[in-house]
Order: sequence, then C-alpha cells, then structure tokens
Amino acid sequence: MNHFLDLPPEFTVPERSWAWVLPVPYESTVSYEGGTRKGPAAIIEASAQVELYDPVFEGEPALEYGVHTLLPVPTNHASPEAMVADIARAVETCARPDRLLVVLGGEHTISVGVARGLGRAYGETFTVVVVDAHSDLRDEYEGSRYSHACVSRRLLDEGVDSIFQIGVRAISREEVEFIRAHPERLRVWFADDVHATPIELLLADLEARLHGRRLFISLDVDGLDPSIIPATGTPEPGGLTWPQTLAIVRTVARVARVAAVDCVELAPRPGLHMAEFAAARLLYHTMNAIWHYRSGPHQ
Ligand SMILES: [Mn+2]
Repeated sequence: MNHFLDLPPEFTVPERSWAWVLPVPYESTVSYEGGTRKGPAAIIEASAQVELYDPVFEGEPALEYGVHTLLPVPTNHASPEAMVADIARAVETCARPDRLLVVLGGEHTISVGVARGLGRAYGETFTVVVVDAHSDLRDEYEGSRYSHACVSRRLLDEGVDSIFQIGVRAISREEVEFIRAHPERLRVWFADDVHATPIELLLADLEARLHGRRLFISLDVDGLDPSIIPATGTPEPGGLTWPQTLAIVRTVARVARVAAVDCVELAPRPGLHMAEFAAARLLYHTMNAIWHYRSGPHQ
C-alpha cells in the first residue's frame, strides 16, 4: 500500500508520526456523479508528487513530524448509519491530543463519523470549519438522513457546538431559513461574500469566533472553484480561489486547536490529475500549518 507523501520508511513509523492518515473510501449516497470511493487512493498517489519543501514555512515539515498512513476503513454496506458507526470507532481509536488525524474520503457523510469519534476520544465539544459549496443542512435528502446533503445538519445532531461554513453557493430555501433560525450555531460565509470582501475581514471573523476552540476542519473539495478541482460529484462555479483557501486554513490552524482534518468528495477522473494533486497539496499545507502553530498561545 502507498503512504501519504511517499516518505522514506523511517518517517512513517506509527509511534514516531504526528500525522496519521486514515483512508475512508466510502461512497453510497452520492446524488449526481460518483467516484468518491476512489478518492483516498488517488490523493495518496498524487501526494507522492508534492514537494516536501513548503515555501511558506521555509522547511520540509513532513520530515519533522512524520506521516503514518493507516489501512482503509472497510465499507460497511449494511447502512450509512452502520458505516458512520464504524468510522467513529476507527477515529476514536486513533485520535489523541498529541496527534493530527487526517481522514480521506469518500463522500461527505464520513465527517459525521469523524465528529462522533473525536467527541468520544476527547470528551469535549467540537467546532467544525467546513469549506464547501453546499450548506448540507437538509434534514433528509432522497430518503436518507445520512445523505452527503445532510452532513452539517447531522454534525449539529452529533453535539458539535457550532459550524463555520465557507464557500457556500448552492443552497435551498429551507437551508437558508434554518441558518437564520440558528445564528448561534451556524456562521456562513457565502462564496460571493468571500469574493466581495477583503480577505482580512473573513480571517478576522474566523479568529474572533474560533480562538482557542477545539475543532476539526472539513474540506469538501467542491468548496474550491472547479477550475482548481474539477473532479467532484457536484461541482459549482464561483468557488474559493487557491490563495483564499490556503489563507483560511492557515488562520484556523493559528487560532484554534485543530484535532483533525478531513478531505471529502474528490471523485478522480482519468486525465484530470490536477484535481487529486491540488487536494494532496492543500492537505499537506494544512498539516504544515497545524504543525507550525501547534504550540501557539491558544494551546
Ligand atoms: Mn459539497
């Protein structure tokens, strides 16, 4: 099996690795076009091409912290609920305060299992930062409460205290009403507002609301513009730019206590390697930022 970043073996030893990568190639409720089950393997394969030198942090952080890649969580075909329970168990087993968990999906439903597993492992309430084109706040979609279109709603049910969504640009009327009714638990930056506002205002809002919070970051690749990551089930034009996305993850890493990151909804397409490569690079930079700021004043 391949390892994330394809590091020399001495940097992938579990006990000595700060970052643990957990592949979850789960795909069941995707509504438009499939392929997310192939996401984790594609991201891991593409990650071998990522330069270890990160110009922002002026070093090769992966060679400082080490990256261990776990075996994939097997798909439980019984039901989405059963799969979420399996993911929660795997996450609970791996998650520790002195470790960063990086979960590779699969469809967005897996984030519900990540939230539950983290909650159990830490015995703490979590905040979630979600980069996504969609609000995913439907209570039910196409007959399932565990559809990828219901993820954020289920995260709230899992005891997540609040969700900070960035990049939303496809949303239903009922979701807008739900957001208006729950201002204390939902903060949404629509993509149009991100584009129309100096980035400093968004970053200041992130800092004000997330300072010192225990949280996890959920990166739905469709939050970025499809010109960067076109290989996803439900692409939406007008997404976040690359610099906006990196500035967001760096700020979150600096101000909050990040326990885990997931990357979901990548559906690899032949000939579009740029998509999984961008996802791998985004993850590596996110990991580097969390490592860089891990003992910051908020810890
Ligand atoms: Mn999405």
